[in-house]
Amino acid sequence: ESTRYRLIELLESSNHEYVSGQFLSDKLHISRSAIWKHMKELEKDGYIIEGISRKGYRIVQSPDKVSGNTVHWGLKTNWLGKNIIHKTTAASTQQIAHQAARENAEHGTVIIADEQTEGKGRMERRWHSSKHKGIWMSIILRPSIPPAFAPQLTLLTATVLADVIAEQTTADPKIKWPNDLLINDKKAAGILTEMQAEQDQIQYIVAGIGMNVNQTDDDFPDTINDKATSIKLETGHDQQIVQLIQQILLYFERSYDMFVQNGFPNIKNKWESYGYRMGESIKIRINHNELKATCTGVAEDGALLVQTDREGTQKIYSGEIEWFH
Ligand code: BTX
Repeated sequence: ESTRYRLIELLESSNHEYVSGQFLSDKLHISRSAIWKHMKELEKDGYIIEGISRKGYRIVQSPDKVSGNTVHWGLKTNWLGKNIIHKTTAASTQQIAHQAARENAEHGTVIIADEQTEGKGRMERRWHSSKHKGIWMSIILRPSIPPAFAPQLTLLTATVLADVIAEQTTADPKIKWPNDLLINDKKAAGILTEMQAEQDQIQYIVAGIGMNVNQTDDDFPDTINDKATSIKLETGHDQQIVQLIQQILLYFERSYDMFVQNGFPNIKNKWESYGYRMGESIKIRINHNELKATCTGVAEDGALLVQTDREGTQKIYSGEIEWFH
């Protein structure tokens, strides 16, 4: 298993150029016929490998079949996703994550499912998670920050997803406070952060990520068809799910490490640069009151900052604001 992993690393680091069997055999301290056998195994996992005598081997195509292995191979993180639990079907990856966390799963454990039959949104809402069409993933974190700062991790997660979409696709993502990722005003991803804390200490956090990737219109139920979208619907292109997962994990790790080291300011700036209707004058409805306001940013405690005519800058906490033009 670890040989296989090194083998893929060596092949991938060559950037699709041929790598000689002799070189691989020297590096891995195994015979050239053992190398050949490993190649056959990789092909079973969905890799397309070209082997040419005198030149060597190269990866023509990496698989898009999600498994613990395919996500692990080629994953460039230091600590995130070293432990991956993959299910072809799950009620909810959040549930599996809570259970694993209670059984002491390590910081950075990742749970991924091909489909969820009871995907969870906030406040007991449902998250539609159709098979092989999106990323349904939960990350177990054990941060040493006060529980009051936990909402910052939701904001962090949103910036990670926005960065990945912006850099890997042609779509233009926006983050709608507190936890929606929009593309062209429709919801393409959602985040559910759940925390287990005792007194002043976080025991663990489960950061749930749902991202619509390759759905077409038929894949969404009628009830959400007009407000949900996928990266494919917005860009016209299929995306490789394994690659996207690896990218999300890499960016998440970088962002999280920076957050632990430098605190909130970087996250705040990045969040605001993606913020939905930032600087625009909007009407928001909070508890039946309609206010005219301008969104100006996010606060340390995760609140949305708005500027109102009457009362100056206000912090908004309710997750149930409605946005009007
Ligand atoms: P939310 O409460 O902000 O959004 C839920 C609402 O979004 C639903 O009521 C529905 O209107 C709409 N919706 C449902 N499914 C979709 C979808 N696929 N795309 C767009 N809109 C939809 C957002 O909650 C948080 C979602 C987190 C999901 C992840 S998946 C991995 C992890 N496991 C799990 O059970 N939940 C998280």
